[in-house]
Amino acid sequence: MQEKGIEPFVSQTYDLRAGDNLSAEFRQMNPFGRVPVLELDDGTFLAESVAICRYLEGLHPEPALFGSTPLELAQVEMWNRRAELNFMLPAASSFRNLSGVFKDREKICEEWGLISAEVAAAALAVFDEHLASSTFLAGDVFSVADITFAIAVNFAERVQVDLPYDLSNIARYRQTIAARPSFATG
Ligand SMILES: N[C@@H](CCC(=O)N[C@@H](CS)C(=O)NCC(=O)O)C(=O)O
Repeated sequence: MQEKGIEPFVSQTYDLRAGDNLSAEFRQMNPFGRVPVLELDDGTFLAESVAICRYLEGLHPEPALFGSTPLELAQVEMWNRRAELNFMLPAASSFRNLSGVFKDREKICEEWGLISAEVAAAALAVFDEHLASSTFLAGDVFSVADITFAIAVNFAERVQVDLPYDLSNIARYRQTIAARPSFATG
């Protein structure tokens, strides 16, 4: 929203560790009991981060964060899916299985947490190699793929997933992203 200059919105905070998101009331908004959820003025609920971003892109096309040409659209989609499936999911899985923070709502397996960190670390090395010749994930233009990836890396570091955060291209990329006002204040 900040990248697109969308006016402030009313936000509501849920305590995930306390399980606020597991209530029947919350599941009316998202049956999978996950944040974020965007409630529209007509009472429609949208969940899934990228679905919410696509909706905002449709309403506020500029600056384009999903690409403009058919090739850009495909490249942003490709890198966003790579960021979600190859990095974010194993990093989150490592956190969830090693920290036990959500053991009140799911089975956890320490070995799976360790394996997931290895999978995320291997993916991070591939992203590092790609970023040696690309300013952002999908080329020279910042996109939703960078939002997905940079936030996932920041989150993984904050919750102490054991990853090689000092890879040189990843470090340069994170500095570039951190300088954006949306990341500085977001
Ligand atoms: N694919 C979903 C993932 C949502 C998700 O996993 N949210 C986490 C927090 S970032 C959550 O709600 N966790 C609470 C729980 O697992 O109970 C998206 O992109 O919005």
